[in-house]
Amino acid sequence: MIGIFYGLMSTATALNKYRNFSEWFDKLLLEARILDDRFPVKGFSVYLENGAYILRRVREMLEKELRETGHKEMIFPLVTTEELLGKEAQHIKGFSTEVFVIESAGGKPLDVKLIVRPTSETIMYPMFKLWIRSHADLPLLVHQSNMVYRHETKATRPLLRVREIPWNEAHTVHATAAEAEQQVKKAVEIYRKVLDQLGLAYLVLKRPDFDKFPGARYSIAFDAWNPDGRVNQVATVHNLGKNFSKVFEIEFETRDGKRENPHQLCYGFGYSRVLAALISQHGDDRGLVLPPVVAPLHVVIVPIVFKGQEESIKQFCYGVAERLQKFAVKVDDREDVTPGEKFYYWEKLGVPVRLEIGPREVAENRATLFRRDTLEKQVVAVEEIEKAVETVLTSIGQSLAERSWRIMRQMVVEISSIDEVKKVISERRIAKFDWCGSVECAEQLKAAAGGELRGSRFDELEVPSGPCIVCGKNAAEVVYFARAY
Ligand code: PR8
Repeated sequence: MIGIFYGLMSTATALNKYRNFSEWFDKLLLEARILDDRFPVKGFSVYLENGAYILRRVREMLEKELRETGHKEMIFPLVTTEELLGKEAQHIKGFSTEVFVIESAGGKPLDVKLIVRPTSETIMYPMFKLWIRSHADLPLLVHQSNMVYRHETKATRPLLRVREIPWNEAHTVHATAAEAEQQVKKAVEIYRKVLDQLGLAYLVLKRPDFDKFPGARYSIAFDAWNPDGRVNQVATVHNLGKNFSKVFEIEFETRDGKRENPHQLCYGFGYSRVLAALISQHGDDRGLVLPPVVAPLHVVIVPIVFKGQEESIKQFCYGVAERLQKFAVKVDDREDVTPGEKFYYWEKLGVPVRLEIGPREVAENRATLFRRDTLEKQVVAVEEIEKAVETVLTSIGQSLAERSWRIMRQMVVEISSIDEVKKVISERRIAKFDWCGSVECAEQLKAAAGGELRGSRFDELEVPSGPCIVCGKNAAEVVYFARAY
C-alpha cells in the first residue's frame, strides 16, 4: 500500500515526503521562504514572506466566510487572570499546565498575575455577560484572528505544534440547544468550505468524550492527512452547552419573561496547521505545489535567451506578461542565472505555471506552458495565453484536491483486530474499526499500537458491522485511529 505513496516520488535522490517527512518538511520551510525556525525561543518562529503571504490569504478566505455568515469581528485583550481562567473547572484543568504567566512589570511584582491567553473564552465571556440582556441580543456571533500562547508539553514542531499559535477563534451564544446544534453544523460547513477551496482532504470526526475540549459538551475536529500518517487537526468546533454561561453568569430574558443561561459554542481554525497541510498534502520532492488561490505568484515567465537575441526574447516575454495582468505574473530576466536554475528555484516555490520562451517560441508566436502539479508541458499560442493560463490554474486547483482526497481514502484501512491496528499504524496509515465506546479499550489500543482514537464520522452515519475489536462486546460506533500531531 505504501508503494502507492512512494509511486509519487519524482527523483531517487531527493528527500521524499513520504519516506523522510520531517527532513523534507523542515528543509522546505526554509528553502521555500515559508518559515525560519531558528529563533532562539522554542515553539516561536519567524514567518518569512511566502509563509506570511499564504497565512494572510487563508485568513482572508476564512474571514470572508465568517463575515458572510453574520460573525462580527472584534479585538479582545491578550490577557486573562487566574480568577477568570479558574471559573470553569474543566477548562482550568485543561490549560493550567500550559499557560504563560506574567508575574511582574517594571521590576515590581504584579498584584494580580496576568495569564497570556491560551484561548479567549475567559476573556470574552465576562464581556458577553455585560452585553447580553434579552433574547433580542441573541444569537451573538463574534470572531477574531490572533495569536494564542500555549506552553505545549508535547514535542514542538514548526507550524504543527507551536507555542505561539496563529488562529481564528469564533465564539457564539444562542437562546436554545437546537439553535446551538444548528450552529455546530454551520461552523463545520464554514471550515469545510475554506479547506475545500484549498484542496485539502480531511476527516470530520466527533472526538470521543475523553478527548473533548476542556469545558465542552462535545467536540468536532477536522483531521487532515499528513504524509507520515500522523493526522493534523486543523480545526475544531466545540459545543459548550451551558457550562460556561453558568459560571460566567451570562443570562438572558426569554420571550416569556424567564431568566436563562444561553447555550454557547467556540470554534477554532489553526492557520499554521492549515499552512502545514497545504505544504505537506500538495508538495512533492521538488518543493511546494501551491493551489492558485493562495499562490503569491501565479505565473513565472522564463526567457531562454540565445546570443544576439537577448533583447527580442525579453521584449516578447514582457509582451506576454502584459497579456497576463489579471494574474500575479513575473518575468525572471536575471542574467547571471541559467534557465535550469530558474526552473529549479520557481518549482521549489510552488509557482503553479511557468512559461518558457526561447527563439522558437518567439518565431512561432507561442509559449511553452509548464504546470507545476503534473509537471506536464503544452504549447500555447500567444493570442490564447490568458485563457490557457486561466484554464490551467483552475485545473490545478481541482486536480490537487482530487489527488489529496484519493490519498486520504487510500490511507484509511478498515480492520478487525488489534494486530491489524498495529500493522496499519506502523505503515503510517489510519485504521478504521468498530469500538464499544469504553475508555479502557481505547487505552489498550493506544498502548498496543501507539496511536490515538480520533473519533467517529460527524458528517456521515457509519454503523458498526461487528463487535468491538478489543473486548468483543457490542460495538457502539465506527471509529478512526491514527498517530497525531
Ligand atoms: C479551542 N477555543 O481552543 P482547540 N500548534 C498549532 N496549532 C494549534 C495548537 C498548537 N500548539 N494548538 C491548537 N492549535 C477553542 C476553539 C476557541 C477556539 C489549533 O480549541 O484547543 C488546532 O488547529 O481545539 C486546533 O484545532 C485549533 O487550534 C483550535 O484549538
